[in-house]
Amino acid sequence: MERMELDAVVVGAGFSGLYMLHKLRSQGLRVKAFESEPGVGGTWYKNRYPGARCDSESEFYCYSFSDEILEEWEWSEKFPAWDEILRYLNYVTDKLNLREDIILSTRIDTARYDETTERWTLATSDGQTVTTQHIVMAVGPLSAAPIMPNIKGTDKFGGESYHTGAWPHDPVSYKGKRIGLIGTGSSGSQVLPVVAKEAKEVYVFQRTPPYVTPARNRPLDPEYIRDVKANYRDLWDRARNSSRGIPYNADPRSAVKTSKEDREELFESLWQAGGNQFIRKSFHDIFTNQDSNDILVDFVHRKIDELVDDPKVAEKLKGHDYPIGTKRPVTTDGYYEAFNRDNVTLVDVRADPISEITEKGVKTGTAEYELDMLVYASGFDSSTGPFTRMDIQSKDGTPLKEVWKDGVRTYLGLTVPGFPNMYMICGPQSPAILSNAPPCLEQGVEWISDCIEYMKKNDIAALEADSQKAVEWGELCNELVEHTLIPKAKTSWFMGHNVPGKPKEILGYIGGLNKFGDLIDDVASSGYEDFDLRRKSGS
Ligand code: N01
Repeated sequence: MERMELDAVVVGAGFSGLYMLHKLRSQGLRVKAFESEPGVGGTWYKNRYPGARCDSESEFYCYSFSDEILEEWEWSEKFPAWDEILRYLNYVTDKLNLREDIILSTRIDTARYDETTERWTLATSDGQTVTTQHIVMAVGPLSAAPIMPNIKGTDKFGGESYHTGAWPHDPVSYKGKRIGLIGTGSSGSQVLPVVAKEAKEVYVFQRTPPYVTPARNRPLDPEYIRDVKANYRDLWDRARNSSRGIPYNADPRSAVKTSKEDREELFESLWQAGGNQFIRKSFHDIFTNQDSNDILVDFVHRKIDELVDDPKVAEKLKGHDYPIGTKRPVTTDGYYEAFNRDNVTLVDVRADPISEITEKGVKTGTAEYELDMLVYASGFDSSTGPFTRMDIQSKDGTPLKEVWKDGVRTYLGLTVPGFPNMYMICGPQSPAILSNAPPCLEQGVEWISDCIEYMKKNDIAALEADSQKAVEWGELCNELVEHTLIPKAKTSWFMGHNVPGKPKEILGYIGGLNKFGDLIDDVASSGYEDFDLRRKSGS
């Protein structure tokens, strides 16, 4: 059995893992990244379903740490598609010469900590043993933990079936097929308009109607690209100093105190501009005031009436039981319009629940839909799932899954008490759930690399989060969300509602990326005084 001695291990070679590997290697550490898939890219390696694209504008969906990369890379569309993002991440991997330190097709299966040596011992899926001082979890908040819907018989279906989060690499044909789509979140809403163009029939099994805003994706013209490149530093300063990692500022007026004409003008201009700014640049109180939120919902409902020909179908497509923006916003092109096609049928499974999946298709209380293909766009065991699926044990041998059984506990979403020298990028209780990913992960990577550098310079063998500080951090995360309408959404992954038995709590820090940056900088400037720092023996 091979044995490898390292200073740091990075788990995952997606957006976070690649930058983390680059940073730690530049600091002179012996470091390797382990990636379970045969290629780099993380989320974008796996989520290659039809229509998959990002909903952050491309100029903000990239690394900002390298002027050379910003200058060299050119995005082709406003919202980049999965394959373009994957090309970008491969380009960065080669540009930074990262491939030689990435071990592909190899999962970290177990992680054990030895307090006498203050080192982790890891076992990999191919039988290697790795010892390391530091372990950085760059597993992402979603894609490592896709979940199937909680429906009887998913293993019985005789046709093709696919989960959007684990889409096959070989081409999938929809032509002439009868397709069932289960799930209408960000993934399902992107799948529908693409698949409907080729399929014989598409049955959309909708439980909770999403509020879908048009993305208005378009190719980027050379003038726009030139302008962005000329202003990159300013754009990125604004993105990093914004609350959501993208410089959209909410309108400072209150929706309820603004005249109907002015409200309509703002909503219409945001609807026409497209993308998530419809919600993010709207009135600041739509997240905190139900009446303000209702006004925005009413606008979306009127748009659905305009876009969908059949009034009965339009009615079923309207979200009624949760405030807009309290589930992850959905933005894509052609979603509502797809329901005007003769080959698309909306099945309201709230009114007529799915009883089981059979060999032939989907059975509801009143009908059976015969299908050739089932697409599960049923989401992920978010934030905690990618961690609890691994067998990681604390210094006293308690599995992380057990530690988080009644609720997640972290300090700053970056560390966990009892797990010294283990760090998380975009982990639970970090700002990841509401942020544009790249600035959020860059912030995490940079804090972790500074922390590891500090430990090296000061002969510190172990850094461990304080339990009381972690309790206070959890309380702060939960308190922040109580001032918003987010808890009113009862089927959201933001609060663990989508996984049976998962504690119902906010899975992120929603106080803003900018505020979070200040908080973690203060912790670093204090010499990490909130942590238990253990020196190397003899120093
Ligand atoms: O998953 P989801 P997703 N019967 O959890 C339904 C990111 N992302 O993959 O709402 C029937 O949002 C479930 O119904 P309900 C982004 O962060 C980003 O779409 O629970 N339906 C829901 O409709 C996003 O939020 C992008 O009632 C069942 C759907 O499955 C996150 O990934 C693109 C069911 C799950 O929706 C996850 O998005 C894609 C059942 N038994 C993803 N069980 C972009 O950047 C579940 N559902 C554009």
